[in-house]
Amino acid sequence: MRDLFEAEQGLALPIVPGAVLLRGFAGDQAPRLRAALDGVLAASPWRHMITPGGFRMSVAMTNCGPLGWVSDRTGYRYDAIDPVAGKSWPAMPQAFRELASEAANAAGFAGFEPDACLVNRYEPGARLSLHQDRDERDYGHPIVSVSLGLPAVLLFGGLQRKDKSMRLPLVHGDVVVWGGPARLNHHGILPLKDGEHPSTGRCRINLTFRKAG
Ligand code: MD3
Ligand code: FE
Repeated sequence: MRDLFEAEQGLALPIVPGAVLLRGFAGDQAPRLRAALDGVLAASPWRHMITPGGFRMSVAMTNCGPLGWVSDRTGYRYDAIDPVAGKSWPAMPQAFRELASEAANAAGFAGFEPDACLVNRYEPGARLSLHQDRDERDYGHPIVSVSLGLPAVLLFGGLQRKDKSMRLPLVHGDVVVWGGPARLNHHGILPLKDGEHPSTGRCRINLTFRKAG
C-alpha cells in the first residue's frame, strides 16, 4: 500500500541528501494517531521542560515508548522513567510504530524500529530554536517526524550552526525522514502562527520517532 506512495502521488520530495519530505503521508492516519495520543497523555501529560540554562521551553512535550527525551537543569538525556508520572513512559501505540516504520521504508530506510517517540505541542508563539539532535547513541538511524494540525515553518541548516538555513513549510499530515548525511543538520521551528485546525484545535503537534538507545 505505502510502497505505492511515491509512484501514485509523486509526493516524496528530496530536501537535501538523506532527507525526504513525504507530503501528506500521515493525513489519512491522523484520527487514529490523535486517538492513540489521548491514551498516551492520560498516563504522561503535557509538560514544559526546563533547559539546562534554566529556561522554560515554550513547546509542551511528552513521550511514549521505552525511552523518553527529557531536559532539566542537569542536561538533556533519554530516560526510561517519566519524571512527572514517576514511572515508565506509556507504550508506543501500534498506530505510531507502524506509521514510523512505513515512512522510513518509503524514504529508503528499511527496518526502522524506534524506541522513543517525543511528542511536541506548539501553541501560537511557541518555537524551537536552531539545534542538532545529538542525544542518541547511534546517528546511523534515521529520525521520522510527523506534523499534525496547524502549519509551521521548519528552519533547517547544515552541519555547522553558521551554515545558511532554508525554510520549509510543514502542513498537517506531512512526514519528514532525516537520515544519512542529513542526520546531524541543524534545525528549528519558527514561532507558530495562530489558527485553528480540525484535527488538533489551536496548536501543532509533532511526533518525532528515534532509535535512541
Ligand atoms: C533535521 N522537533 O524534537 S521535527 C525535535 O517539529 C525537533 O517539533 C521539531 O526538532 C518539531 O528535536 C522538528 C523535524 C526534524 C527532526 C529531526 C531532524 C528535522 C531534523 C534531524 C536532523 C535534521
Ligand atoms: Fe530536533
